[in-house]
Amino acid sequence: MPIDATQAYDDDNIFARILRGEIPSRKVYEDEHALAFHDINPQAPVHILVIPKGRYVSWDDFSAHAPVEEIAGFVRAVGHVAREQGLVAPGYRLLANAGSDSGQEVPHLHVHIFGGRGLGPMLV
Ligand code: IU
Repeated sequence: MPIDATQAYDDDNIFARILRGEIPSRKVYEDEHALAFHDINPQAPVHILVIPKGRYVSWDDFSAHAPVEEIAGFVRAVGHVAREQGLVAPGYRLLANAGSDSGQEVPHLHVHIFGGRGLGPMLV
């Protein structure tokens, strides 16, 4: 079920549990602001999720409420992961679903990094 982006943060959501180390993930990067790991159901040869360490339901919640240091740290981390994966020259795509119409499933902000092949035109 897609989430309601206005809902309160749920500390038992799957990404909160991954952040606490209760559930394993295939980690590719971690710093004080962000954790990045391989998506369990990859849609491209490279499909990585980057999540902030703070408790934010969605992009809307994060962009409205996170301190600028956290926003800057998170954005830096996304770029760092893309560079580290060798995606800058071939190119890559970022995607953040936010709320019900987008189909966001996990109620902790996550940015998808897709790469490793030609991704074609954006459909929406
Ligand atoms: P969405 O933007 O909320 O639709 O994306 C959620 C993603 O989280 C989706 O690509 C799932 O494959 C991925 N995922 C995961 O990597 N590990 C999990 O335990 C679960 C979902 I649940």
